Amino acid sequence: MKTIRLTAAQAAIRYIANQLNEDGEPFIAGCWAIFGHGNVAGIGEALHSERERLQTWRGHNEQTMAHAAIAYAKQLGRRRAMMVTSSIGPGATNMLTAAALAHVNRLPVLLMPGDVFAGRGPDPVLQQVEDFDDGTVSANDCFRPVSRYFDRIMRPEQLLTALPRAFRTMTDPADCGPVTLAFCQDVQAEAYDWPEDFFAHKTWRIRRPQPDPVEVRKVADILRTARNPVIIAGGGVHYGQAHADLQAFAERFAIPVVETQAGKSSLPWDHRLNFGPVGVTGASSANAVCADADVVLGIGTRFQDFTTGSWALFNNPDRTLISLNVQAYDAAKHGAEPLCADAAVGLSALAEALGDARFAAPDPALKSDWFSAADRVTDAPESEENALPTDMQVIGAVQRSAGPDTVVMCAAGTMPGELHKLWKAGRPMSYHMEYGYSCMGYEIAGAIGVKMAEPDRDVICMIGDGSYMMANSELATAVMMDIKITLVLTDNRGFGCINRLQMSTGGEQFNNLLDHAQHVNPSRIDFAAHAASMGAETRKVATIAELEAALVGAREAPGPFVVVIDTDPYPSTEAGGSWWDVAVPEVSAREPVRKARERYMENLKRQRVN
Ligand SMILES: Cc1ncc(C[n+]2csc(CCOP(=O)(O)OP(=O)(O)O)c2C)c(N)n1
Ligand SMILES: [Mg+2]
Repeated sequence: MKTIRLTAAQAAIRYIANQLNEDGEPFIAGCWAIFGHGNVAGIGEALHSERERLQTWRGHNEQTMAHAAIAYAKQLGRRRAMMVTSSIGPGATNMLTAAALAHVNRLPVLLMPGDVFAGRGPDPVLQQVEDFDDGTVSANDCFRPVSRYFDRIMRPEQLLTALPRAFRTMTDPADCGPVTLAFCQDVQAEAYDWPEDFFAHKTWRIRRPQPDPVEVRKVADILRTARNPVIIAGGGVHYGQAHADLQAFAERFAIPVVETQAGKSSLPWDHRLNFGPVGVTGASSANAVCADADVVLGIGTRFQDFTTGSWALFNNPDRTLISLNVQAYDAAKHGAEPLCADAAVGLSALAEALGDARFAAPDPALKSDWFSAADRVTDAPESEENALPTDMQVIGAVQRSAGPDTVVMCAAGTMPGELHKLWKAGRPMSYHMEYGYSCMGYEIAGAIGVKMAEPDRDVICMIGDGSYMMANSELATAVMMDIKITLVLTDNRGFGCINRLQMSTGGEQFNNLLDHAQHVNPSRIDFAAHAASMGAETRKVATIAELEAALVGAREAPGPFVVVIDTDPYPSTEAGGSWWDVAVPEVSAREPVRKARERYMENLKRQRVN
């Protein structure tokens, strides 16, 4: 057997660079890296030696670098991914939040933190946490519950099995998620004689699992008896690239479709069978259809609480839940009748079994009523003299200036709920929402990842002042790497959405808006100046009309562009929506809390978990 002598780190990077997707592209598009003693000499030297084939990018924070990587994979429907390497200790644990984000959203990312010395000679090394009773524990063990596959590389030859396992996990449609290979510092630098064919190009095809014929028959029998079925389109429609299949299925059987946050843009917003966003941040049209539905067919959805109205939305006493999902865990959730398969393949099998069944699509007036309510809140205000703009009017302005190539993206705050309700998404994945972990600080780095995935698209990142303050430093990376993104920063001087949630659960306004937080000096942050200091082009605008004008300018700007607008923290779209289970205190000295508790107990009665 021919062998090549390389360090473990050199072998890992060479192997990674040779793994391809079905389209012949490297599955790992590049590596985000912040070096420290735990990875600079080993992984760092290896990345340098392979830099022609696997690019390395330097960010400012491990968490946000990983957000960029994850957003990239999401935008490309998991067909490609990125890796992120950190030193040991704080650099590694900075990536934990991102690992959890990828885990919740079932997105591939290869995390490669350095780890303590396998040989333990210099222990305790800088940043080693030291467990008194367990010699095998390091800070990286925190990754175990938030990695789909975790391994610690303590001998070079472990990579011969660990690396294929890593790619298997990232390219498996059901098990897909973050992989963490914690790489002991001394092992990275250790040489080994590797079989030459370990470095041959290898293609990883994302399989499309076929359904079990018995499950197809059972589910078809249920669906055939339905009077008013509904389809919930989740993120799995995007990841399974099942858009055309979904549309054909819905049209053939005349079944209305509603969309989750991850599933939005599965069908164009104006398709006659797209009844809009579902759930807590849903449209009245979608939620009315769901409340009535006797058969709910989820496709590629995790049925998270925002989708199901905390399981109080599907109110038909006779309703049956069907879950078409590539992951058996999701297919059998909450008493669902499982149809475990790839979305596209499952739909075509189900269509065949259903034969010439046909249902009655709901009244289209539900949609026109919803859009007239939605348009009222997004239309430009008639006068802009005495009132702060609302976030809904900001969405209207962005929508009016958006073109067919626009991707709007966001993760946390007021905007995800409002965008879910109000954004009119045309093309699949023109709407990129991280709402599995809804992680503040995903936005700017995520926008970078989206733009790297689709360089020809206009990427608009909607970001609140809170999220901006939590993580903004990758804006400098966007400038440095010439990644043209547009930020629309809504400054309502605090955590507007949580302030409203606090009020609706009977709480006094407290510790959310900056004015209600402990302070000596009122906060007055100049966001435009801050963004400009990192090299972005910026505009501070006062009105919706100015915002629209600035967004036209943004398109012509050569690099990252930030528009800042002050908005009113109090209004949100009242139309649509459904109850969300947020537990209210059972006892309280405050009357509004006691009242909120009463309302809460009433709503709880509608919750049906199975
Ligand atoms: C990392 C993280 N911490 C806390 C939260 C809880 N949270 C959700 S939205 C939000 C406030 C967001 O404020 P901002 O970005 O200004 O948006 P706004 O609601 O004001 O529009 C908070 C604290 C979260 N989602 N993520
Ligand atoms: Mg805010």
